[in-house]
Amino acid sequence: MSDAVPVADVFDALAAAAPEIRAGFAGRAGETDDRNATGDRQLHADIHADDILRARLGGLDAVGQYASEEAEDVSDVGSGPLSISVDPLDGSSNLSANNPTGTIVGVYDAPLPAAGRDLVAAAYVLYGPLTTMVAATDDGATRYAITSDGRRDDEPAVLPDDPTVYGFGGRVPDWTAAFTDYARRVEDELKLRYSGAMVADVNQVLTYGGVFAYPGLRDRPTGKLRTQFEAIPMAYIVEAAGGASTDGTRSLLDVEPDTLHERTPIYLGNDALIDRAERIVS
Ligand code: AFP
Repeated sequence: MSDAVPVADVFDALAAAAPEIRAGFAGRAGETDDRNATGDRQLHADIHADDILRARLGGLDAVGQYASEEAEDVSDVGSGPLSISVDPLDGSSNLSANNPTGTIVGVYDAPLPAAGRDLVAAAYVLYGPLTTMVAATDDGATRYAITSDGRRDDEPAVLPDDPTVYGFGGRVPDWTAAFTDYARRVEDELKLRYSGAMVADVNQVLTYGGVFAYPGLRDRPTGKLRTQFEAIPMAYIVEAAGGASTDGTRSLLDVEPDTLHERTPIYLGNDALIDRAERIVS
């Protein structure tokens, strides 16, 4: 499916939600008493963003299922053919320091949990100094400016050939020996840029070329990031922009999650850097 009507509706609804989500940041950086399905403490801003997206995306005629990183289970929201996965506010802990956050959306033509190969579209919104969106279909990736009037100023999002930046998550003492070896080689060639919000860090890679990784750690081999909500949609966007992805051994689009909230190591970026990761860390 290309950017046909139902997928365009999802992108439009996300673009309409973004200013409302951003307007809700003020006063919502604090923690609630609740934790999400993966045990993270939820912020008021996480809940607020999820409420907005559940209403706007879950309310579309084309959508049958809605699943959020903030909720335990998939919700049946209608009879449409599309399923939506949402990380409502990725990097929300950055709000306290007034650093960037994002929203990640996957659109599948299969029930959730679903594989990357079931994606028909994906998009992320970056709440940086400006609000921008990168939306991808099988036809490629497009970058938009987001205003109160929706998405505009579209231009192709294409990963530059010459890599410049890298960002690796996790504490260095928690990295495996193989990943440390990979990181040392990348550090010799590229410049460190790491914000702590995956959307912002991947957006830098898409802008300048390079590699983003959150590897498996010594005491947590699957790493931190969620397969369905973060890894698969962002891999789809990076691959649509001309880049590559891996979990260490195969494209993240070939991963078939068994459960909604499982985690995976993740590497996204230029082909050569992803190939090298597979050679060194697998
Ligand atoms: P929060 O949503 O808790 O702020 O976590 C953000 C995130 O899931 C992802 O956006 C980052 O890439 C990653 O965690 C950062 O984790 P580290 O702080 O361990 O580097």
